[in-house]
Amino acid sequence: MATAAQAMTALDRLSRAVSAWVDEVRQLTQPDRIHWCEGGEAEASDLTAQLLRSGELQTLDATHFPGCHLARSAPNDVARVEHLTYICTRSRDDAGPNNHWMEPAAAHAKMRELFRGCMRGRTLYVIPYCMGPIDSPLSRCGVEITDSPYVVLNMLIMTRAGRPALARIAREGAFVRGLHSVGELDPERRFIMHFPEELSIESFGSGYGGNALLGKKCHALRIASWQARTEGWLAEHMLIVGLQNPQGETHYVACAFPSACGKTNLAMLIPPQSMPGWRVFTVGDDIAWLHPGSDGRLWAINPESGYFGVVPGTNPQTNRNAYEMIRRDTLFTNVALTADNQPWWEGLTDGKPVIDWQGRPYDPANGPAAHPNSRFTVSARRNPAWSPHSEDARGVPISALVFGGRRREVAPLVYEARNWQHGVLVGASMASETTAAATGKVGVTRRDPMAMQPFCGYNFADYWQHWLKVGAQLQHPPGIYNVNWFRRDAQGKFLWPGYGENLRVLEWMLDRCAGRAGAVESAIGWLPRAQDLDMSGLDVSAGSLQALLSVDPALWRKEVTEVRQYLSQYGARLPAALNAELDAVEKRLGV
Ligand code: SAT
Ligand code: MN
Repeated sequence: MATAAQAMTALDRLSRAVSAWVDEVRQLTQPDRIHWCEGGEAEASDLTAQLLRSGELQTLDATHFPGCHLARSAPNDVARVEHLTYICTRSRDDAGPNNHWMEPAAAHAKMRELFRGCMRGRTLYVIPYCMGPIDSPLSRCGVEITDSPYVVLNMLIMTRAGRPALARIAREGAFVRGLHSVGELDPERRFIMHFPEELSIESFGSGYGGNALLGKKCHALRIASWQARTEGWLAEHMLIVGLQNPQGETHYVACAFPSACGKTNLAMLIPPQSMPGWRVFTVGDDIAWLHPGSDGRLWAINPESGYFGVVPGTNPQTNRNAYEMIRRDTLFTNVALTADNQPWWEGLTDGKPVIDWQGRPYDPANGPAAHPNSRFTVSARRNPAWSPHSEDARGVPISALVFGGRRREVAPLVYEARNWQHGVLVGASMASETTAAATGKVGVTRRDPMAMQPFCGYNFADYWQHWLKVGAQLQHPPGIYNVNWFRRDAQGKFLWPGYGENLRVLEWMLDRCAGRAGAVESAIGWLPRAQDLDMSGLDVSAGSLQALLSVDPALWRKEVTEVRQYLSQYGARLPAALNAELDAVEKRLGV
């Protein structure tokens, strides 16, 4: 009885905190109706029915894709817009050279004018959500207000949304405020603003993915990275995967790759037939919150409960788990259609597109049938490799952290950092060729430290300092590795088969962590020798393997110069330890 009464009081208190904010937003945006999301199946089916009636969703072939729907975004609203994404801190230096910055009062004023009256004729949805297992002390909550029912549907899949989240917010009294409106979907009137000091987000003019599902990149990375620094943990753009070896031991690895570089594939990897006895369990495919545990190890939770993954390229060969997973109860965005109303995308070997992602008759002259950044939204529990430990309140212990990017040359298949401090330099030096996940030119190499360039909510220099501090606290820090699945030969052909075969590289790392695998020291860290990798049943020539495991001193000297130049923009705030590590690499490379 007492508990129920206490809960009521807490809920009342919360209602006041959240209601006051909702009321403020109501006055500004002037919606016709307000809907408080409760979560649960019935709410999702009501919303789906509503979107089907309005034509914003369409049902896909129920025989082959039961419970699946297609949404099409505006053709100019198909990816994150980094040039319109801002961190609004009182001091510009706190946002750092890695972010676009706007003074908070100016940003609020600008957004207020955009939001004014923008929900007339629309429904305002209030979505209370929890990032992370609902009962985990490591989880954090937020409330998103949006006028897009498509966003609500996605948030119901991607987060633990509804009543239980509201009850937790009531208990804690704190939540991240996210205000979103699709506005007129006008790229000229589109801004994604973050106010880390106020724990709030304001997003206007886009209905797409990371711009609009505010729990994801906006909260779980940009705002959470700030919260994490204050509270002593790390919010990272990393997948979390459990690897069980044939002896039955499971080790967890967290890996940071830029958007659309195969995080979802690695998180759901299928062991190759030549590696019998291995099993893979997915904890997360995009974001990891890492906490130093009382046992001196690093522990991770996945704040999300679903996947918002890239569709093109998914097929039974590249990722059978994902292929199976998205055959039911999946929301597709911007894929093409076959004549019998099945979703279609580039990389599928059967079926053929007749309608493209914009709803036009398919004509190859218009480009790909599915948008290269078309996405699936699906509950994590639909993944055949889903790990039940995804719900563990304390998270899973991390044995290795892996950085990686898409690079034609320079970076070898894998190398191991000498220690945590060197590992922070390895992460800070990451670079990758750009992909379709963000608006802009594809295939240009850019620096993307820790894969967080678009997502770190504060100055990178302070962020690296924070990494160093967290590492210094760990009695048993995970090993730190760098991988590159995308190395090519002179003809532009990939040298490494990738996908399931990446397990061979992960096996080497885990064996290193357990002190069982050999390696050779190089100027940039420890590399496996050819005999240290399990290559049984794999068709990679000795020459290719040698190329994959080589460090070209001339290219690396150039790389060090570029990294030094990149880091120099952080000036006096850059931790001295990073420069010292870079000097040491340069010295080892010789002249
Ligand atoms: O930012 S999104 O959530 O749209 C996808 C991504 O870039 O990883
Ligand atoms: Mn991502």
